[in-house]
Amino acid sequence: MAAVGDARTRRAAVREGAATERDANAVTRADIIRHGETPALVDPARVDPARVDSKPADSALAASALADSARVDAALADAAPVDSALADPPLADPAFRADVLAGLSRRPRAIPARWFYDRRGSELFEDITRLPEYYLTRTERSILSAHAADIASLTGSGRAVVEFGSGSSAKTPLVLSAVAPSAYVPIDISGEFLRDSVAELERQFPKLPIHPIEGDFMHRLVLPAALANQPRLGFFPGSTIGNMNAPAAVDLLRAMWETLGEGSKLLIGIDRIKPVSVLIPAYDDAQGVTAEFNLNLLHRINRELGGTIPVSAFRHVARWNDTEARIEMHLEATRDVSFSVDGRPFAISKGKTIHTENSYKYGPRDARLLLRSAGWTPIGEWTDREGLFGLILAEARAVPAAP
Ligand code: AVJ
Repeated sequence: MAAVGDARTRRAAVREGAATERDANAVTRADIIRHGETPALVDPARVDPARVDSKPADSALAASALADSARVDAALADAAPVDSALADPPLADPAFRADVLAGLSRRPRAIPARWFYDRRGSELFEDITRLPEYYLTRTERSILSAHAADIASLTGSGRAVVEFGSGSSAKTPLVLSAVAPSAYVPIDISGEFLRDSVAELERQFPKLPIHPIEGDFMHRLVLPAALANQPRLGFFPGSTIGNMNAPAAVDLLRAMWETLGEGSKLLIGIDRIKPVSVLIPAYDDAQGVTAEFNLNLLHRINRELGGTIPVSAFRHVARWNDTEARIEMHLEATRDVSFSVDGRPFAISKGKTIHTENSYKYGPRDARLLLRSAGWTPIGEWTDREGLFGLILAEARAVPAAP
């Protein structure tokens, strides 16, 4: 998963973008379509951000976040060059501020997981994917490579592959080499990640047309006109769907159905329910990388929102909630603390937590029901020897009336 809306990352990207235009080697042949440039590109009403788990109900602000950052980017691009990084404090994303202030004010305290992914958070997540305890990434990759031929025979060749939240696109080459696609459309909220991964994929697949879209896949998108008559294959790996509660997951899968259209297929990775003895270490590793990932959110608040949070007074907690079938991550106060964020005072007593992430797990039947609930009919399913992780291929069918 890629960085989401980090102001400094965006600003760096603006500066790098200016440099890149002068460097012919660094220019990709694909132009990135930016969400917001095409008026018809997005229907923000389609998915209600308030229904994403732990999301405070301040959805109007959240919905305007991308528009705001686009304006910020435009303003920065127009501004005189700024050379001194020291004279250049991080620019706070208004949606981040709103989510943090609302999240610390409500009970239980909760801040949406999307704010983990500033530059440091994205790096830490990459480190997590390489941890011995974090089986998800490695298992999904091994399922993909072991069953590539089988997957390809069910998807059929010549489809446009649309990847939702492409991020660093680490698993993409496996799919692209298997299904002989007609085009590739990576969608990601971070233009910086898109540029890097598109440049790399262009080297590996020189003949493949690539149409990157910088935007939020939580909303319905209009695909590039070049794809008009091509059959589509959606790709949504990594169990990213696990961050959403059931209503939000169904909304998202429906938005994908609408984006891709009837007759399309979707290859989706969904992590499975398994013994707590395997789940907990995956989210509380021996090296403490996941703890650092979680605690980085507090550092980010201090850096970008003028926070005074004593980070060392918090500890990382990972719990299995069996009723909800989810891993929860929290930050627990180890003593009574008080601090301010953006000039507003907060206090948290010892033992209380800030809920920072949910990672839902699905049994094989649960996962298929989730897909069917959004109009996706499962037509193929693959797993590893231990049944840790599920990769499901589903088809967008018009849902028939009940018999
Ligand atoms: C990116 C949402 C799939 O839930 O496993 C990893 C995020 N958080 N370790 C997951 C995460 C802590 C990850 N997803």
